[in-house]
Amino acid sequence: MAPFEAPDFYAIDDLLSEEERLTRDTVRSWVTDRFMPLIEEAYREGRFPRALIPEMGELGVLGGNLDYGDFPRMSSVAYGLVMQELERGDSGLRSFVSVQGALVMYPIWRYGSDEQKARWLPAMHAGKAVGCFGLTEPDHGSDPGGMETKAVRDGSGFVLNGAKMWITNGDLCDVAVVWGKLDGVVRGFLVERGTKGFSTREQKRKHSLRASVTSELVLQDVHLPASAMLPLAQGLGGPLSCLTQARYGIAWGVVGSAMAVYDEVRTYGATRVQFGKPIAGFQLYQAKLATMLTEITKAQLMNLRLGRLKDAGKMTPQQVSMAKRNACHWALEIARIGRDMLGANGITDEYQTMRHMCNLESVKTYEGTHDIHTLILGHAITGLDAFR
Ligand code: TGC
Ligand code: FAD
Repeated sequence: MAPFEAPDFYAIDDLLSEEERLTRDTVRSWVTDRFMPLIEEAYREGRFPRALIPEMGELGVLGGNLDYGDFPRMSSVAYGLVMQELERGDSGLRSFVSVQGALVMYPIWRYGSDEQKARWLPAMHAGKAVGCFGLTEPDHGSDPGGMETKAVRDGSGFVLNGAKMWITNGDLCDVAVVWGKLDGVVRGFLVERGTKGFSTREQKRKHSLRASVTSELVLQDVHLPASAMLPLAQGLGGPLSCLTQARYGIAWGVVGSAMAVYDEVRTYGATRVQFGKPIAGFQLYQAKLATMLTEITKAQLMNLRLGRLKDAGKMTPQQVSMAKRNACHWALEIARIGRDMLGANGITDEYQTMRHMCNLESVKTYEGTHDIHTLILGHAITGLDAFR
C-alpha cells in the first residue's frame, strides 16, 4: 500500500497551532505503524484489536480533551484531528475512543461525584479500564425518551431492570453508563462488570463495524448502592449532552475515512491502465475525484470552525448536527463512489475503501440518524417540532 498522503487543498494546516499539528501527526504515525498492519485481519475475524488499548492510553487520546488531573487537555480542534486520524484507520477504532472519552468519561466528568471521577477517570484515561454507554433499547432508538429501563428505590440504593441494545464496547466494558428512569426522570447509573444481574452479550454477524464490539446489555434486578448514580444528571438532557460530544468527534472522524478513500482511489487511478492510459486521465474519473476533494475540503473547514466555536464555548448542538449529518453523508457517498472507481479490486480486502463504506453505513445511523439530524435542523430553522 502506498504511504498515506492527506489531502489539504485549502492549506488548513496553516490554521492549526503547532501543538495541534504535532498531536495529529503523532496519531497519524501511530495509526500507520501500529494499526494499519492489523486492521484487515481483525475486520475479517470480526474482533476489535484490544491489545492496542494500553497504547491508546499512552498516546493520551482517551478523554484527552477533558480538564482533569494531568490529562493533556487537548484543544477541541486537536481532539477532532485525533478522531480524524483514528477513523482514517477504521471507524471501529474511532468508535472505541469516542465511546470511552465522550460517552463514558465525559458524563462521569460532568455529572459524577468526586469519588466517581477519582475511581474511573485516571484508569480510563490510561486504558486500564473500559466503559460503554447504554442509551438505546430494542424498542427505543431514535426516541430514547421512551426508554423502559427503570430504577426503583431500595433502601438507600436502587434496583435497575431493563435491556440496552447495540452498545459499543459492551463486552469489553469494566463499567457501563446505563440510562434509566427513576420516578419518571432519566438518570445515569454506573454499573460495574461483575454486579449480580448485569450481563452483556456480543452481537455478532455484522456486515459493518466488524472490528468493533457491539453488545446487548441485560439488567435483571441489579442492586446498586446510592453511590452508583451520577448525582448531577437529571432528565434526557444528560445523555443528549454526551451525544453532542460524541457527534462532534464523529463529524471529524468520518472525514478521516473519506480522506483514506480519496487517497486510495487517487493513487489507484494513476497506475491502473485501461484503453491505453491511466484511468485517472479520463474525465469521468477526474469528475469523481473533484467531487470527493471538494466535499472533503468543505467538511474540513466546517469542522475547524466548529472546533474553534467549541473552544470559545459557543458551539450549539444544532451546529454539531449539521456537521455530523453532512460529514457522514459525504463520507459514505465518497466511499460508495470510491468502491466503484476501484472496479472489481474494490470488493477485496486488498483495498480499504469497501471496509470504510460498510463501516460508514453504521456511522450514518448511530448517534442520531441522518433524518433525525435533518429534523433537528428543521426545528432550529422553523421552530416547529416535526419528530412527532
Ligand atoms: P427534547 O425535548 O428535544 O430534549 C430533551 C431535553 O434535552 C435537551 N437536549 C439536549 N441537550 C444537550 N445536547 C443535545 N444535543 C440536546 N438535545 C436536546 C433539550 O433542551 C431538553 O432539555 P429540557 O431541559 O428542556 O428538558 O427531546 P426529544 O425526546 O424530543 O428528542 C429529541 C431527539 C429526537 C433529537 C433526541 O432524542 C435524539 O437526539 N435522538 C437520537 C438518539 C441518538 O442519537 N442516540 C444515540 C445513542 S448512543 C450511540 O449511538 C453511540 S454510537 C457510539 C460509537 O460507537 O461511536
Ligand atoms: P429507528 O429509530 O428505529 O429508526 C429507523 C429509521 O426510521 C431511520 O431511518 C430513522 O431515521 C427513521 N425515523 C425514526 N424516527 C423518525 C422520525 N421521527 N421521523 C422520520 N424518520 C424517523 N446506542 C447506544 O446507546 N450506545 C452505543 O454505544 C451504540 N452503539 C452503536 C453501534 C452500532 C454499530 C450501531 C449500528 C448502533 C449503535 N447504537 C448505540 C444505537 C444507535 O444509536 C441507534 O441505532 C440509532 O439511534 C437509531 O435507532 P434505531 O436503530 O432503533 O432506528
